[in-house]
Amino acid sequence: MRTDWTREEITALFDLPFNDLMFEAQSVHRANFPRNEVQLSTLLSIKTGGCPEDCGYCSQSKDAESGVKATKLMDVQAVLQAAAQAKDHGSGRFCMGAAWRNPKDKDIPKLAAMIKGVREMGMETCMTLGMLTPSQARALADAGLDYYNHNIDTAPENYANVITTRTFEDRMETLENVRSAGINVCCGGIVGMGETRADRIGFIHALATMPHPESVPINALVPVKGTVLGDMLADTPLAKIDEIEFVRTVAVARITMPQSMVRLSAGRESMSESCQALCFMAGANSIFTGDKLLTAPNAGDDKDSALLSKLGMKAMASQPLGALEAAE
Ligand code: SAM
Ligand code: DTB
Ligand code: SF4
Repeated sequence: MRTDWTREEITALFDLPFNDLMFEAQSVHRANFPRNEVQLSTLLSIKTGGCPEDCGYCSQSKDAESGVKATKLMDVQAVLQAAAQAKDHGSGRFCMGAAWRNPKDKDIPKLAAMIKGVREMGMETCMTLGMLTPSQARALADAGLDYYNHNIDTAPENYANVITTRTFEDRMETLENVRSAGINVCCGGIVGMGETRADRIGFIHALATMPHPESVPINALVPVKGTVLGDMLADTPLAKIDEIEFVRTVAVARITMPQSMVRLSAGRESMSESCQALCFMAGANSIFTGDKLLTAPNAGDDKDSALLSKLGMKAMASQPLGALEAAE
């Protein structure tokens, strides 16, 4: 897999005539994935709000006046109940998120029990808990965690404009700990935070020149009132990302990281069906289903099944990675 992409090459992809870009992205997609299939994932916030970090987009930061109430880590049984419901609704992947800067060692046994329980239901597991030490990453790997989500969010040169309580390098360190523990990496970011095209190029460049994350979520900013970026966007509506530019970003991610799952993540709720259809054409092959993301509203199952059926697309059959080995 190529990890020597230059910024010039990525710029040239962004600059392609739209139809050429889409043609290439869909060709790369078909060479690597079953066509017309999309993985359905469900999110659950297992520990909400009160986060000590200052991410400018996030409703769960202690600095946000978003009205999100802080909660404790959920009980294992309640998480497994939500996972069973997600499976009933056709989800093949269950992603558990916690509003932490990092987990404490004492939380790990509970997290491990959640991973084991969800895997036993036959779903792929993903967690996102903030920074991890090497030994925490190993403990989650031992419990069977398939993916760990830890986003770089934006270009390295734009990072400090979005978050000041940690650095881009901190992010890279956790990604390395996750990778070394043998967990698949889920790493992407957010488009539509008022960044420039050059920042989007830098963002994709950073992802495509690391060992490719097996999973790349591309979120469109959900502007939440009471957050730095949500309020900024409310004041300057023109800052909202152009849909075509969003689709271009998805396409460039697909072309530069041909074997990664590209996830059309947050922001679908305010996206037209046509824009989502273009994202699938551009190589997105996963969506979050259900009415809620972590704290923000999502499109909802009825709308989604109507859209997929309109587009002649179907849910990807998925098995937790390594499930066969585990059964042996
Ligand atoms: N605390 C952990 C962390 O930051 O790694 C995990 C949870 S955090 C909510 C996971 C990701 O959700 C962030 O990295 C960001 O990319 C995305 N996200 C959070 N709020 C968002 C928003 N308002 N719009 C779009 N994406 C958002
Ligand atoms: C990711 O990149 N997107 C998901 C997942 N990783 C954890 C989260 C989106 C959160 C959207 C805002 C919210 O619900 O608060
Ligand atoms: Fe905390 Fe994660 Fe939200 Fe940042 S994105 S404030 S680390 S929950």
